[in-house]
Amino acid sequence: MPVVWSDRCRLHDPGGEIFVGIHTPGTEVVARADAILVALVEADAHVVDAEQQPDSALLAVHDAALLEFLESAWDGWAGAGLDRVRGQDRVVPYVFAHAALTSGRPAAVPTAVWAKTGYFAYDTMTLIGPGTWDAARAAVDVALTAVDLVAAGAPCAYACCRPPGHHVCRSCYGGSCFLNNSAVAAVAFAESLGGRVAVLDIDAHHGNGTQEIFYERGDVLVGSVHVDPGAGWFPHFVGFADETGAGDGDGANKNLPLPPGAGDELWLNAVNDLTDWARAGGATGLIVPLGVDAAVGDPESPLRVTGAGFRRAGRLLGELGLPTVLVQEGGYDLEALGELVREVLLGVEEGL
Ligand code: SP5
Ligand code: ZN
Repeated sequence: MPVVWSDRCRLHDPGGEIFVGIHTPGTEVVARADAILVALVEADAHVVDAEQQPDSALLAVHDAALLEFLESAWDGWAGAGLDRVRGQDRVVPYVFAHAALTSGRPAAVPTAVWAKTGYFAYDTMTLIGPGTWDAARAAVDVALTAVDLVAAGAPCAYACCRPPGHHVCRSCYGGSCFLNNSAVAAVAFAESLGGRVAVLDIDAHHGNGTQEIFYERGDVLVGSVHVDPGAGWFPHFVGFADETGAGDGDGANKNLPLPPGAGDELWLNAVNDLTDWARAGGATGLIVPLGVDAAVGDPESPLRVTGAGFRRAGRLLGELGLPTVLVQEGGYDLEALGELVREVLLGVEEGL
């Protein structure tokens, strides 16, 4: 299948992440993309350069204020001298717009540059540097180009993008993500197909941003298998089984949280439940937010899925027989990452 890529995805260098107040090396690094590309090129993948895509696609899933903040955040930070005078070379939050702080009334964006970040960011781990916006924007171009290829007749396509996206909501960002590549792709795909699209997220973490964006929409089914946030795992506040959608989206959201330590059997049963659910829901296209961090050995999750498990998951997804776009999300074991992605893609091709 075609592998879509943009060199601009290299421009985001978070330089680590702040976890429990401590600056740590971080795992969402440029080398992730290289690990994947090397493994796919070794397997004779056809790599396609992303085409520039219109900003209108972004506004279909994100609030304009979030986009304006992300685009100008680095210049604002450096313009206020926070890198030179305070010695902080990445944009970080300091106070947060907690809903309980304003008695339920909407908060306003703070005037102080150092306070603005906390209006839009929900964690301290997701650092913005000089190239972050260009890379995040390129990741969207990659995902939308993959949609274009499938809309033009390819049975499936893989968007090899970073930074990842599935933790970004309509108006707030976090979880190493800035723009929700999978959600932007889902809206474009639904428009081009003119029918219901299923988003089946197999990243080890709950796709909370995608869930929030589509929570009240019935035309995009959102399913996710992930480590149980109630067992102490990111995103902590969401991803529980009783979150099933609301309004027009009632019944169009499905969460399958798994206990830490779950391996191939439990995980593949859940993937199978998600594909059955998408089939029963009449999906006409499939978006797969493809994280491979559920792998045994991944530093960011306690799930224990094997390479063979990822191959089998790919086959289950392919057997839906739908036009399919896979969008890269997490996966942080640099040694295993490329091979795991390759297994999923081979599985999809076998299943289709
Ligand atoms: C896209 C994606 O997979 N985002 C996942 C972000 C989850 N990050 C949670 C980080 C929690 C603290 N990490 C400490 C790492 C110790 N090895
Ligand atoms: Zn993840």
